[in-house]
Amino acid sequence: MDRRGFNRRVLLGGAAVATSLSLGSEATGAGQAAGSGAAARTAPAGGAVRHIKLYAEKLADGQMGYGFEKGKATIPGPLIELNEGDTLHIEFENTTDVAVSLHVHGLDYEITSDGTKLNKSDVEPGATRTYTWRTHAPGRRKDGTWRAGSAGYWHYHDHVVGTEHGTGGLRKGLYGPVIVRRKGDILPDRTHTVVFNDLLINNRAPHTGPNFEATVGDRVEFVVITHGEYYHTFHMHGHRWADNRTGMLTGPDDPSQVIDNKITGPADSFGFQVIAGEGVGAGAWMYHCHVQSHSDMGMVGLFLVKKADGTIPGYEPHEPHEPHQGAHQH
Ligand SMILES: [Cu+2]
Repeated sequence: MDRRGFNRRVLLGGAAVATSLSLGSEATGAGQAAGSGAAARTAPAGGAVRHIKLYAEKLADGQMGYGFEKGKATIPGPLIELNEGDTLHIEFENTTDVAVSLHVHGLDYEITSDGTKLNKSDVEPGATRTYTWRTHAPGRRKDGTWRAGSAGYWHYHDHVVGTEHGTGGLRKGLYGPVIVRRKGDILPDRTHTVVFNDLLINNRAPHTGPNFEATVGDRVEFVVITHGEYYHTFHMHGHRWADNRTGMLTGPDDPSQVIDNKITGPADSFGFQVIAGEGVGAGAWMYHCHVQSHSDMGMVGLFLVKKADGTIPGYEPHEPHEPHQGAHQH
């Protein structure tokens, strides 16, 4: 079972083929200065109506996950990607022996797709329910004020396992990323999800990653989500991003602050794209929580940026450290 965080993605709006094609063409230009290749691909206009299946499952180690196919649940759950204006119908099947739900942040949904006990929009063991998420582009209201669009780095999670807030489901791994793109947004070569959940990353044992691989020049997107009891600071070595909706500057006059460290609390989410190794080259670049005790307890992983020949200078893969203090198993 793939639990390493290389999420399968559902691509809405026709970007799926372009993604794999781009990976091939990028590889030929690896090692050149970032941005020297073809123009970046961008998100199309939304408006599509899509149907997917999603399963909630118990995993062998007692954790729980969401997956697009039976028997293939992952932690985090699979990336769900939409374009502003898209509607997504999710036929959600609960294969576990407890009630489970699907609750999303940031998108439009009617109360029947809220995914809470309060309004009976959860799903009993063995049952199926269709949740509908809608998205919209920004625009002016009749009263002249500006309405924000749905675009952003969002997330979904259970809201009923353990308590009526889904505290048990979140602890066990029932969470995943959602990206809503605006027409014209730059598309990445690939997307990785990092979830700080209590003192774990993606519910993995401390000091065991997850690690993410790229080749110098790849456009890599990260979605960072936080759950649990603590505040964290997400820090990445050697790479920076803009503290705005896309994580990228729109031009020389974009006033967004450029950062390499961001505080993040429970249920926060943000995302950004970097050009792997831009200006700094290949390497085993750490990312970690910068709350010192948290990183010491194992909230750390590697962004493994390879040269075009596949090597990583100075990096020798090794067995993970034994978890010492603070091992935090749920
Ligand atoms: Cu932390």
